[in-house]
Amino acid sequence: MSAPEIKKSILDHLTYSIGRPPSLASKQDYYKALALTVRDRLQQHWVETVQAYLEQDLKVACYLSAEFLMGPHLGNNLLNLGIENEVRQAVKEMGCELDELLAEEEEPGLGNGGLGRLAACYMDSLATLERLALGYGIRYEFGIFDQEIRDGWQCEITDKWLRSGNPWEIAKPEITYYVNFGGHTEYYRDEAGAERIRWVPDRAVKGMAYDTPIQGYRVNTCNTLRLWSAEACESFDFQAFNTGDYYGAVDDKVISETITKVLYPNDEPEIGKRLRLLQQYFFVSCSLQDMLRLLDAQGQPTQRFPEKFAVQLNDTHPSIGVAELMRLLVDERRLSWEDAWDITVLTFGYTNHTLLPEALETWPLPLFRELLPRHLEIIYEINARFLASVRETHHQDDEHVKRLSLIDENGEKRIRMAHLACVGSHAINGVAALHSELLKRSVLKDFYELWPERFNNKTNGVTPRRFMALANPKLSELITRTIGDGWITHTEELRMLEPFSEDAAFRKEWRLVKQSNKQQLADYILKQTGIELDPSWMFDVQVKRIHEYKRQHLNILHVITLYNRLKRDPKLAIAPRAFIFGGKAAPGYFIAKRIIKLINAVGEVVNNDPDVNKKLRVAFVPNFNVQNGQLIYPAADLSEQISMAGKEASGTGNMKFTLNGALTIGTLDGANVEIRDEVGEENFFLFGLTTEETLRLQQQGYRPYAYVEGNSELAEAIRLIASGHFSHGDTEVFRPLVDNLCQSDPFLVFADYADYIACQDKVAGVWKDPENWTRMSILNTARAGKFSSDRAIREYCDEIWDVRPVPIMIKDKT
Ligand code: 9GP
Repeated sequence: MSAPEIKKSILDHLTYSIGRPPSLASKQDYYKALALTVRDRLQQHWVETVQAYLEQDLKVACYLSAEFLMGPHLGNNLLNLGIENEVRQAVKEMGCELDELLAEEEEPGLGNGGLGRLAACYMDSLATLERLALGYGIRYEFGIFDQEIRDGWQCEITDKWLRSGNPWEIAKPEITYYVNFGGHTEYYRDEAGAERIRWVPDRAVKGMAYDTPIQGYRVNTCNTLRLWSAEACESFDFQAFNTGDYYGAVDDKVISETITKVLYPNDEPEIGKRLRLLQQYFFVSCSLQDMLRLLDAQGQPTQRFPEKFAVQLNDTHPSIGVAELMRLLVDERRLSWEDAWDITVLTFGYTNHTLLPEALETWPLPLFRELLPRHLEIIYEINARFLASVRETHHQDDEHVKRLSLIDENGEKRIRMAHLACVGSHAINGVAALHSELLKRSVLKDFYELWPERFNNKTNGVTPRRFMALANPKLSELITRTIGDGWITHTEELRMLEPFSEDAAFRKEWRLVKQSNKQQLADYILKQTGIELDPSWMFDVQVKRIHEYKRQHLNILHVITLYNRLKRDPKLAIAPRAFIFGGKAAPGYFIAKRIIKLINAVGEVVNNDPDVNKKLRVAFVPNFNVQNGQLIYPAADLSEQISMAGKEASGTGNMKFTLNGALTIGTLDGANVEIRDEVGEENFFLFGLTTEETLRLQQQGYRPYAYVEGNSELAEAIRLIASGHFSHGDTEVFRPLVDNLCQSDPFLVFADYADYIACQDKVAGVWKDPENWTRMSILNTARAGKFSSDRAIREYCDEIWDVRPVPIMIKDKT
């Protein structure tokens, strides 16, 4: 597409789609007209991709995920289509700057963090690797809240991402499905006289599809992200209206539409369970009905379902799909239980993303029965057959059988969704080597012993398109100039950079790129927070969800330790550092929100104290999201990956930092282990207890206060927080945090403190030699190729889904 063609299309869209003369058009209008221009191009690819599916007997990967954290689309689509330069020129000729138009896009924040962003990276890789795929999820009207920081505290602001419309999606009112809830089940005889069960629901909503095209990088494949929005079946209950109940008449509409209103923040202690279960069932049912419709449209028999669709359950959120597919096959398509079960198990794969017990979903039985009575019966039947086979073939004792059961009978009876996912899937995987091992040893041990062959590991990955080529254009240019551009789709080629780590001229260029990225971030932070950072200092960064297990408070204890050292001796020669934090806390997570307040409180004191602020600064970047993440990862010198060992399933931020040349300080947790293996232990700052050591310490009876008594720097830091030094004398505000650490410290912050500080001192020593630091930085990028989502998706396609590449040809339109 040439610049003049682009220009013409933008003008056409201004006229015909938006209805504004160019002279009156705002930046937002131009952004939309440009987005529609790009979308037209995607649509051509999309149509050809669908055509290939219809004409050939192909298998499709269906990624079922309650979250897709896509990030802004425009820049990514321009990159993948390879038309950025032409677009830049076209909009310039119309008096606009592309960067200004890019800034107009409202980020669709339909995810909490790692899990949702992983789904987005996988969609990018599936299209780039030319594999047919459908992402299925929920079109939340309000995504993850926007975070503002007021007086150091997090405030949550509703995310109205749809307020100006969304030019990337295409509403498909013709693709709708009914989803039932409530009611009861009953027996009946079918035409052949056989006894059957039917579900008599008492409510139904309609799910309508909104499709977003997902363009692969420099290929013609364009897949679909299909998000479901809930609508009332009848927007007006005429009977109620006729009897004079006007508000009752719209009630059903209001209730139905709340199903897809808002994304639940994770990490909440206890959430509004009812709506969450409705959301999960709603999107899963629409998606499975959609697959059956596609199968029918191709004239394929139901038995071929697993040959046509590989359905991946992204965590337990969509695991109700196991019972729903059984219902659709047995009740609606009248397959035998046995045939339906074979199809179901062959179809599903399950990815577990956490070992944290509170994140392994279970549903109270009464709630489940009230909303999904037929599914409860199906789950009972699955369970009865499963447990019978366990008793028969594996001769398990009662205790064992109880542990495996889909129903937890300890206390209030609850349905264990992870167990349903395991029983109903032919493949079960964790998201990093350590995590997959721990799954087998802990939460899914009993299932592993039953079916070792189902278990496998798929270490996460991130897309190098968005997180290097797009986010870090200067580094990309330097790399491409040095080794060619093959790395963008074959990140293993980054290895070719290794010898250049010994080239002083190359190292200088590398440093200049980092410096310029840091300047850009410093400008952004100044604008957002008023805090000035010097880009010649070390940028020490921790951005991710705020959670006790991720231990942002360990990081801030290091800041306080340095502060105390400088206060004791203002002349102390320490390497100047900017500590940069970012991340949202779940609105109901009391301690996490206090950690944010503490970071800001320490920042306020440090940044305003002339004894220390020439060597230390602290900034909290508000509203960490994909967009500002793209500024942050490329600007980091040091990446903080300091979770308690055994708690972080994988992490993906750690990969984004490494690919952009940050060195990591981290524990042996999640994918850190593999990052260290790849980049070499000499290029990674390791500290802290191992998973085994943490378990041993906790078994022995962990006494956190003993560490305070044994370490004067730690004691001083804690005393300072407790004394109100960082809170204008208020000794109450941080008391819950201090008490929690001193009395229980569930994530072993104190136990790892001394080693962390020693390791940070080592970091500071290495930083003093910029040539060596740069050498290490280059080697980190060069050796991080494994952490591309292309590698991960290739493994899913080859080892679980059996989904092969299908090059898409664009037929000549003339
Ligand atoms: O906490 C994990 C994180 O470690 C991982 O990188 C991410 C993607 O696999 O999933 C997160 N898990 C969740 O968000 C909830 O299970």
